[in-house]
Amino acid sequence: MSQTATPIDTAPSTVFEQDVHDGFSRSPKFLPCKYFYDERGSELFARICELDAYYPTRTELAIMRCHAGEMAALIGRHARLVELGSGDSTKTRLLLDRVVDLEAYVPIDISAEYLARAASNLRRDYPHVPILPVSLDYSRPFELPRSVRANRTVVYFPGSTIGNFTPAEARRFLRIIEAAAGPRGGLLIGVDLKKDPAVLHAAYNDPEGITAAFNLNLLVRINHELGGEFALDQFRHDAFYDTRQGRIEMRLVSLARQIVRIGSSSYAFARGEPITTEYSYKYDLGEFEKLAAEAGFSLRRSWTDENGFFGVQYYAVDRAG
Ligand code: AVI
Repeated sequence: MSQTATPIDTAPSTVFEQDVHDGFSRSPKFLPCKYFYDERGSELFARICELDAYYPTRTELAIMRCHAGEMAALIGRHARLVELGSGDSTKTRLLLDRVVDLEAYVPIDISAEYLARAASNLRRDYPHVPILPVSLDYSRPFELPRSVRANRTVVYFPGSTIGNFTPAEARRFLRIIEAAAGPRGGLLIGVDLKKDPAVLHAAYNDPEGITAAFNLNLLVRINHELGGEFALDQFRHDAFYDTRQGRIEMRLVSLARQIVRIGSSSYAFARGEPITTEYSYKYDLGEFEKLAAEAGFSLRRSWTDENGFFGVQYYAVDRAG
């Protein structure tokens, strides 16, 4: 089975191109899941969140609705609330409605356009809260703007996006958050939990085919943005729960032996050869607490739903100063 990547001539000119080339040069082939989220991918993800089978979004929201008051009390007065990722404003608003004397709300997202839109809506509805959007790739070490004096910084990381990192990456990333939150800081985080594999399988293999379209959109992007020549009907969506690793693995599987050109490069795929496109790790509450402790956080409070499908946890930064 040939899994070689064959760059024919020019060096990759964009980060996306470079990442595709690097991912296709590995065995098994790999594409980073952050590339799911162009405009179409974000729309498809929003549709996934509405699916009956995809329980995480509505379950997390239900937990937030029940316990936002307690969460706000833990965030405390005169805090700065920093949200990582293109926050679902429904969840964020549950906090903004309840936190007392918030010094600032700092949404962080890679998409400046998305942020500008979200910030202007929030400014209208929360005129008393300074809304200070920051556009950056938060998966790399970052510093928060110093413009706001606050008692403490609390980072909000909802959506179980932490599950899309491997545990080693998650530990590293939690350390970045710990450094950004600083002494007396906190972390409010949503974590998807281990459960019956049948429930997980259904959540990532919806009969409507929205998750499949979301997955295949990676190839659409490569075709549009990098001059790729993927025939979409020559790849199929695949998602399965690996019990040993405790993760959903999403892949695109080649239906034929084929060579696909992308710009001036070409890549060989064997029949049945997968491209790994996403891991979605599921944790036990205790397991995640241990991971967070290794990054310098101690658990203050944990909430879950009646099925134990999803957890929201509040952590404090361990060190004093
Ligand atoms: C964004 N992330 C938490 C989702 C997940 O469940 O891992 C992405 C997703 N992939 C397929 N469906 C949803």
